Amino acid sequence: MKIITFDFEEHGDERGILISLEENKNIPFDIKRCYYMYNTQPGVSRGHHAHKSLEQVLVCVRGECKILLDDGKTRETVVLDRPNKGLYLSHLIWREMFDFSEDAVLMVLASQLYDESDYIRSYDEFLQYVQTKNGEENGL
Ligand code: T46
Repeated sequence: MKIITFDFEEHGDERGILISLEENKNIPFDIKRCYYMYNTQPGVSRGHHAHKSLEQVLVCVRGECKILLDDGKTRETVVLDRPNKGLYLSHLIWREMFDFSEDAVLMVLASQLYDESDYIRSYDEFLQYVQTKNGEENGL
């Protein structure tokens, strides 16, 4: 699986640091939505789903957390531990977010508005969906 991360440019001076995120510049899609999660309780694991078409970039703007990515064949875990690091999540990637530090704020930029019908919330269904899509792409 190809993991895509970004090191966002930091505009720093004696006052501190500023990072700017812009659609189709350092974020590879039109930004339709932004949401963030914080006050995540110890031991909590979030996500546990994939998306049929949504693309997202995750940035842990404070604290740290881990993201497990699964494309139906391999699994990789990425640590988000600095506010200038972004993780790109394409569609058809099963994701789980866990090991949130107490102060973690995980911000997500998304390519589409919230749409429950875009979610695949069963892992078995996800595996089936990926197989069917791969089959279609290979003309099967
Ligand atoms: C994803 C990972 C990284 C809304 O009303 N609007 C929204 O834009 C979102 C994202 C959620 N909600 C509601 C739906 C649920 O009642 O907020 C509640 C919690 O959402 P959910 O359980 O889906 O949250 P996570 O952390 O499991 O997953 C979220 C995103 O939903 C998902 O797209 O990829 O973060």
